[in-house]
Amino acid sequence: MSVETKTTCPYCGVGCGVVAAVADTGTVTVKGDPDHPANFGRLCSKGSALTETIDLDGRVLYPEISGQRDDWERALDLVAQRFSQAIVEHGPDSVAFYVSGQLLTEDYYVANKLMKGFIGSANIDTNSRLCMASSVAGHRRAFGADTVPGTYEDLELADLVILTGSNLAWCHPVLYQRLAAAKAERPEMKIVVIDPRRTMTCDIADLHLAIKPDGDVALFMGLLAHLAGTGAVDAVYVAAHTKGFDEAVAAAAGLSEPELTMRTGLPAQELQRFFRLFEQTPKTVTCFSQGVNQSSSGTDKVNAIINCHLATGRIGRPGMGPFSLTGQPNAMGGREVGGLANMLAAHMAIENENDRERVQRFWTSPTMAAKPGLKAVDMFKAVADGRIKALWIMATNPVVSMPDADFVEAAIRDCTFVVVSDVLRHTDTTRHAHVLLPSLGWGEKDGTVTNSERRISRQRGFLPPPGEARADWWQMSEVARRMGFDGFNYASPAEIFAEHAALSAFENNGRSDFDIGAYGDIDDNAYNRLAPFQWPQPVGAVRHTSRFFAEGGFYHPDSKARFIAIEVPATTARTDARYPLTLNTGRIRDHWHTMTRTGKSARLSSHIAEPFAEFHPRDATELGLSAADLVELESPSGTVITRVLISERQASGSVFVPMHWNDQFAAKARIDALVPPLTDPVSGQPAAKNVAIAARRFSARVYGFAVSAGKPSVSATDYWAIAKADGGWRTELAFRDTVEDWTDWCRDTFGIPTDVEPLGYADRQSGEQRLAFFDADKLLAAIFLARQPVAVARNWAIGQLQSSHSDLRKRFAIIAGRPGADQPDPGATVCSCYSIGVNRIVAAIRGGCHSVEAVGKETNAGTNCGSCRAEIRGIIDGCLAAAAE
Ligand SMILES: Nc1nc2c(c(=O)[nH]1)N[C@H]1C(S)=C(S)[C@@H](COP(=O)(O)OP(=O)(O)OC[C@H]3O[C@@H](n4cnc5c(=O)[nH]c(N)nc54)[C@H](O)[C@@H]3O)O[C@H]1N2
Ligand SMILES: Nc1nc2c(c(=O)[nH]1)N[C@H]1C(S)=C(S)[C@@H](COP(=O)(O)OP(=O)(O)OC[C@H]3O[C@@H](n4cnc5c(=O)[nH]c(N)nc54)[C@H](O)[C@@H]3O)O[C@H]1N2
Ligand code: SF4
Ligand SMILES: [Mo]
Repeated sequence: MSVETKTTCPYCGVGCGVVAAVADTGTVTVKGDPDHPANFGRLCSKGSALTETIDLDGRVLYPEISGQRDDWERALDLVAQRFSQAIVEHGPDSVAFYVSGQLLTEDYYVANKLMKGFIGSANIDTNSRLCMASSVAGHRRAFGADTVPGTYEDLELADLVILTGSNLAWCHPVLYQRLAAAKAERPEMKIVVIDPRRTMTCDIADLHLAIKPDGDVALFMGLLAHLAGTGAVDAVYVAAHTKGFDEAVAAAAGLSEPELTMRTGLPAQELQRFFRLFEQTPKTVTCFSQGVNQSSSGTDKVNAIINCHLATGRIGRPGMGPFSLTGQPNAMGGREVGGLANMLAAHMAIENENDRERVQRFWTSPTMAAKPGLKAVDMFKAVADGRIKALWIMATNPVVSMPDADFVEAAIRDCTFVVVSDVLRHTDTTRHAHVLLPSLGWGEKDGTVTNSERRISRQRGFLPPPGEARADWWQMSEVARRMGFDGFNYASPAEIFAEHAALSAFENNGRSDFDIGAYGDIDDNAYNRLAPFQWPQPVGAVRHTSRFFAEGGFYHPDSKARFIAIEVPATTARTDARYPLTLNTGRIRDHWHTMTRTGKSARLSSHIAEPFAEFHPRDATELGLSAADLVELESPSGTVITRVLISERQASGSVFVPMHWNDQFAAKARIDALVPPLTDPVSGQPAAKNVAIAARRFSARVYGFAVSAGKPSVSATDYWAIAKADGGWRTELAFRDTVEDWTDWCRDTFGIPTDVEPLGYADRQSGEQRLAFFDADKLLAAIFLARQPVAVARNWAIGQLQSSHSDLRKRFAIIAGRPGADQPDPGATVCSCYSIGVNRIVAAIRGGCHSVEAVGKETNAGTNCGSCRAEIRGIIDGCLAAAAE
């Protein structure tokens, strides 16, 4: 018997429905919810591996004060007292909250209400500043409100889907699958990917525009100028529902053709092909994500895109529209509650006196923030220079994810009072908490999230609260009460949701897009049963058409949209002679942000187990870098060390490094240490994708790879990167100097008892050494050392942690560093759902499977979530090309 609970995936903004089943034995399994309109039963690799991330290993289960376990009463009293004291002594702007798009709407609502309506400051900002701020600003400039006009279905209905600055295949995998399925059904549908890198998303693209970093403004200005002279302009729509068309076109027309080519780095033919496709395809959707938002011209990029859709009237109708893809599970919910420092609740504006007065009346609050608060980058500057005396960080890990991360870390470390609410005991940020509060995690907490298409879904708890962990909304309500504020006596998240819904309807009457008044009196029972729904959903109204703006109706006072006359940025190049390479940062398929959850799963960690920097072959040659070398990257603000990956997918002059690795998983790989605090002038969003850096080979005397049953203590090593593996850990190592006694080193690092003697091999000539330690028939640890990067079959070595070693020959196979014939090496993991390695896929291809489907039939690879299908296709192409040579 098992009990099933419908909930929502806690990762990306696709917002997939999940069915979690808890068996009598306590075992939890998850599957996609076939009834959820975001995913109709599908899940990607991260969603499928959710059960591997919910164990209590590493969790913070009790409140801590100064690193010591304490109780809730004292912890909450202390937080309330220190915040109140700072406010009395230095005013409300001396305190700040830094929160997250991974809070549930109910948590977020309470945080925003407490800060803006009761403390009376707007110093609440969120990691959405690093994520969606440019889209929010672009929407508000064009539409008068932060409205995403379209729905997921539009991607399936479109004849042309443009993905710019979005690696959909890896970052919104289920939406990518929906798009890929639509294209498979209607092959005439066209897909254009605009990205400096040839990402896995390009697998389904008809056209890939390898744009120069930040060339997007010029590209879409060029497109607008092109459209202006064609029949594609919808003059009726433009006249009836917009303002500023002529000025925008005039600005765009000012961009000469050579300049357009120079700015975008794209040949004229490619530009023309793209422009014509857009011109000739009424059903066009333009999706954009961080390649657009995270830029010093991010807001202009958003408006340059929206301009083209307004000009053609392609908005709010089936298969048409600009589509901002949200990153986090509740990025959109955070925008609804006004969690950004320059917003107010329920899409109201903090600059607007009527809005402020209305919200204050609704909250019956003693005070109201009168001006926007500090945006993330400025907030941490204020922490650093002592203006902020008390800071509460919730559900985000800024020491890893903020630009100028070393500066941000120092600011937090030196702040007089820091509260961190998290689910984990050890993160790069929790190490600086004066008060650490244990939060409920996914599967334990209850609330709602809103996905990219404005669909509100329930996250439901199905696990008992562990230790003394409590919900984030509860923590803040308790502190609010202790600070003497009324209005925080919530008994359940349903009460908070009802209040949020009621506020959205309060004196709304069509004034604001965000209206979910229909839920203003929802009770616990109805909340528990709440099915996913899209906003708006006003009181008494029939179901809304679910799209916005087909007939105009924008939220500027005159109901008209605004074209923005954009100026092409003065320059988009950041490099110089000292820092000649462009650093681009982003995501990989199987990790989520700072790895606090996906890092727990061996399966997810096996796809890419180490931080890497991806170079074009030409740059690698110039820098004297070979595959699998280590490289040190440097900018004026910091350095990191990563593995070198050489690939043609990368544009020459540019280096891609994932954002995920941090001090818990690697020696020195917090890439944000290199990112300067340069922001978009309108949105305040940092530019994380165009950073000038230098690179040089990291030379080591000894390189190592180790597998161990226990977590290794490697912090003193020059280079290390650890990852969970089935049965233990895998560790990459490099040493600037050789170690005197490797046996001793292993004993210390892997915690090997002194009575366990190693089995060893050393070749003085080649410098190769191998050591293995066994306890009865179990492998405790094995290390492979060499003067060059170690070439051992890693997945085979990891497999040894879980196999029996009573047979001496197997022990010697480890020391020989080679799989025996009876234990083939699976190779690097490609399909993490079924743990299928590259060697099995290659064997299947050699055996005659020449399509992704055939490989799937033979090996299962790519048949569950499908996120690896592009990689499988690449391997097939590679094998067939090699065979043809
Ligand atoms: N696997 C996984 N999925 C995730 C997440 C995760 O951590 N892991 N995080 C979620 C979150 S919060 C977010 S915000 C989304 C982000 O989703 P995406 O925005 O799709 O992801 P990124 O990898 O940050 O960046 C997208 C692409 O922008 C490209 N790019 C860089 N510079 C430019 C440029 O100047 N112009 C253009 N056109 N493109 C450029 C990069 O090369 C990169 O391929 O992903 C969500 N989904
Ligand atoms: N260079 C570079 N930097 C970037 C980006 C980039 O592309 N390049 N992307 C930016 C973007 S778009 C984003 S969204 C950010 C993401 O960056 P972060 O928000 O810093 O990343 P996470 O690892 O998701 O942090 C979430 C934290 O909350 C904890 N947590 C999980 N569940 C709960 C809960 O229910 N309650 C509480 N209180 N805590 C919880 C986790 O353990 C973790 O410590 O990074 C940004 N930084
Ligand atoms: S696409 Fe994957 S990560 Fe995103 S919500 Fe769906 S299952 Fe979760
Ligand atoms: Mo994000």
